[in-house]
Amino acid sequence: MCFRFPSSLRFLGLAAALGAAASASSLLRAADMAAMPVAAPAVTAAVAVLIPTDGNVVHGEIHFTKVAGGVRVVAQVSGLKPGGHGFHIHEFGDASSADGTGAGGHFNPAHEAHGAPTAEHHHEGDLGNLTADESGHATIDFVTPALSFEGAASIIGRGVVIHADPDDLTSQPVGNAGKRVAVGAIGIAKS
Ligand SMILES: [Cu+2]
Ligand SMILES: [Zn+2]
Repeated sequence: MCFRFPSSLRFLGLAAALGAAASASSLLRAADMAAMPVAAPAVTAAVAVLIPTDGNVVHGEIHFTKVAGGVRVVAQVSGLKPGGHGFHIHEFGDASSADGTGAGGHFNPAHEAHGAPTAEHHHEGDLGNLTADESGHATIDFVTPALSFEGAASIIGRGVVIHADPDDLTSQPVGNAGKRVAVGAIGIAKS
């Protein structure tokens, strides 16, 4: 008895010490994890709702969806004058200015020249033209490998701009597409 009693005390002491060590290391692990960057869920869909600039009645939506081979762009726009209209992603998703200039220049993270979306060199934001019919409606649906939802090239938070005139796809730096008739900020959409 004389031997066992202190022995169990030593055992209890050891268990308590082990328990304390275990909870201390759990705390450390939790602290380490808190310091680590948490990966945000990958964005797979985005949308821009167009707001007309002063004196214009252009409305519409542009949907962006991650698909095999890049990003699918589906646009439905109304209130346009018939014909071609420059269609771009600009640097800022700021539709607050009356003339649309708050959207800045073409989104161009790779510092390329302006061009057609199918050209070897073009801004990431160069989407070509929308063509409106006699009633002012334009639709387009295509897949491009040029757009991204991730990193420095991500289009999230940037702005879609529709222009009054056609983008000639060659003039620098913006294709001579004229005034901005609508701007919409690109936000994350429910997948
Ligand atoms: Cu533009
Ligand atoms: Zn451009």
